[in-house]
Amino acid sequence: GGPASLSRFRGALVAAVLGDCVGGEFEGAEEVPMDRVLQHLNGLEDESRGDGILQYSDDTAMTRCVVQSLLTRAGFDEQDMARRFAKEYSHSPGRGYGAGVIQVLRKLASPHLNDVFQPARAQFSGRGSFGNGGAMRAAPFALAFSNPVDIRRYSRLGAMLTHSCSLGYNGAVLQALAVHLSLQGGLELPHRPTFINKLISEMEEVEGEDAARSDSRVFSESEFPFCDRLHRVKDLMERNNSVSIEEVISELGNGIAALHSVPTAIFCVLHCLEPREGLPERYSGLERTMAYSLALGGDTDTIACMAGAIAGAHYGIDAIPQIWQRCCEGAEDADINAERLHTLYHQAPAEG
Ligand code: F2R
Ligand code: MG
Ligand code: MG
Repeated sequence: GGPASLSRFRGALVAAVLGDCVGGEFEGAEEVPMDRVLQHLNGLEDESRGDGILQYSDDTAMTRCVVQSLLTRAGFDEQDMARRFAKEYSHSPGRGYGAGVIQVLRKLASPHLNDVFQPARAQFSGRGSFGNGGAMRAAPFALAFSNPVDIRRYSRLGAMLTHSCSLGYNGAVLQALAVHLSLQGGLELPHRPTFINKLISEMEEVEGEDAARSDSRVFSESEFPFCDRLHRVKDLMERNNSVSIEEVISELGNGIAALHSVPTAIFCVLHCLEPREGLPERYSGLERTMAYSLALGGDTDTIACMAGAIAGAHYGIDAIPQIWQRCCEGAEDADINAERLHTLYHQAPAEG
């Protein structure tokens, strides 16, 4: 489909769920040989497999809250979103949440809380979380708002409900912008060479803010940490087929910090736009993206979830094997919600 088509919305939301469900198998693993990844993915195609449905984790649980809140309120409402996070956690606390964010989610459940951003600010001795929990749930902001200014503003605020450190919430902004560009056709051949440059120039503005400069100093990062990583993505892309998985991990990371996972997810998508050695020729670009994200090891559910959202917005729903969709908890709901978001998006005032 063309820019912002329904197929792209469905692809983005469904592939994000799939990345989470399929990637859960390897989360935390240091080394994941590609053979094991392919075995895992091939297993999904075996109708008689006895593993049942793959469960989604916190990534999808929180994304579903974001989606429901944006749809119900027809826009961003921090009180409503915070309430949904807290309620979801109290109903299903065993979805593999980050060790720190649990405290925020418990505090958000308090009926006496006036400032819903306060619990996040208290995390890690007041420095806030730099985890990727804001970024893993950021895709719906790009599916609800068409204007990049709104996407930046609301993906940041949505992340700040749990992640007050700019190294956390700016990861969410980057992820939402990447989904936005992909949705607009930014990964189609004529626009592909400028995709990463557009993200860098957006992030130069985002990271130029005082809070970001100050957090970078506190954590001894460079002045523009996300921009630096995006430049590394660009360098790795220019080396094309000669990049090893070990180099990707050492240059970009595969960890639980937003800085060590959002640029990595973007790299996975860009790298897998073309057929790659070691990946089955019969695979679509979306299947390649999933397999490659898993083979990096580390925070596989989250990297595959974020890469899935960006790739799904490019390839659309038809690139996702139906058998994969049937294996994953929440894939059907994501498909239905994508259609609702598509309607909301096209009702929103045009970019001005
Ligand atoms: N938590 C996990 N995986 C761990 C294993 C789960 C296992 N399956 C189980 O069930 O037990 N995955 C999920 O967490 C990630 C998102 O985390 P989020 O929401 O950002 O959480 P948090 O707690 O805010 O941050 C994560 C960790 O990062 C470190 N950290 C963050 N900010 C820090 C700071 N300012 N100073 C020091 N450390 C900081 C802490 O270790 C946090 O616990 C996703 O992968 C999701 O899938
Ligand atoms: Mg998870
Ligand atoms: Mg994870």
